[in-house]
Amino acid sequence: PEAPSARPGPTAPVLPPCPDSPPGLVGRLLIEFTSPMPLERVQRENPGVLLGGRYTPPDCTPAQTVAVIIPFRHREHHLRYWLHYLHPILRRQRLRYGIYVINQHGEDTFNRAKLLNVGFLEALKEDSTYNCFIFSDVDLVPMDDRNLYRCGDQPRHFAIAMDKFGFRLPYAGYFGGVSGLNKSQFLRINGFPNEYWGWGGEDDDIFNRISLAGMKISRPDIRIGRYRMIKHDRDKHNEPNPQRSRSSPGFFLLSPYVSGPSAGLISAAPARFTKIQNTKLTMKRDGIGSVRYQVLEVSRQPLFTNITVDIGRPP
Ligand code: UD2
Ligand code: MN
Repeated sequence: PEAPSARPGPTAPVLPPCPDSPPGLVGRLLIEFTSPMPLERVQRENPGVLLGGRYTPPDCTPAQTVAVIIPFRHREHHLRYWLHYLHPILRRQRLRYGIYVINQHGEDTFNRAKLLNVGFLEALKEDSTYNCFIFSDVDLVPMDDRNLYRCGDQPRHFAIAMDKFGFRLPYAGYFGGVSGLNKSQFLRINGFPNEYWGWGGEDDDIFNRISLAGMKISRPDIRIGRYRMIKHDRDKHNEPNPQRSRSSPGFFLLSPYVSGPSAGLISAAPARFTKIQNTKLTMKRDGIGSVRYQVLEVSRQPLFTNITVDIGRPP
């Protein structure tokens, strides 16, 4: 046997950059949520995924490292479907990625956007090379693998044609469901708001932040950005936030009342006091720079990293 040599060993082969259009994509996918989905099966079917839900393509070097951040509480059966469908899709897309489930501890009011801020910071603590952040609801599965989970030169909105909205964009400023920002785009808007407790409004605040920062949303083709949402009732402790701008999607408008610098921003009728009208003021003080939380547990599961966090409660 050869003695360990002091010479530098054979260097790892230099892999070519991953192609812009991955060759192994299949296009439109059949997505259904009827057959039960045991986690053991999902694990068995994804042997290439490393502990914590990490993956690196074996045959090429990706340009980005993608952290997928999922806001979460009590949706285990949704997560199993999500992992079942998404791991193979992300693999075919030749992404280097990690999956982070940000689990809100306790039973106080849910706060989606704050959990997403936590995910951004905690993913970077795990791996400082993450430079693209995809924020996804746990119940949304893309119906087409050509919807590439990557970041571009503008913030990206992926979930544009959902079954629950008749496969149409519900309104021009809609930014809910699945979205992606690279690190500098995210920091440029001071991350997401921490002060939206309960259901709704936070996605519109994020849209406003992006517009106010002078960026434009990029979206896939409407035939490709199709999604299925697993049917569900409204969760406990995620009641509609009274300060959100809408009572229903139909209530929204790209406000025709506003002219000048805030034209085109999403807001409710002018007479009504809502948080959403104040994004311009609040985004400076409320965001990634001011988020306070306590990590209770980081646990690396075979298909994802679970981070349980105490994010406090509404004032
Ligand atoms: C819509 C948007 C969503 C967000 C929300 C308002 C779509 C497809 N999505 O979702 O992006 O803007 O409105 O806040 O239109 N969650 C839990 N446990 C809970 C509550 C929420 O895990 O107890 C997570 C989970 O990832 C869920 C997400 O938060 O998918 C959004 O909550 P939802 O699915 O109840 O709200 P929905 O479908 O109206
Ligand atoms: Mn949902």
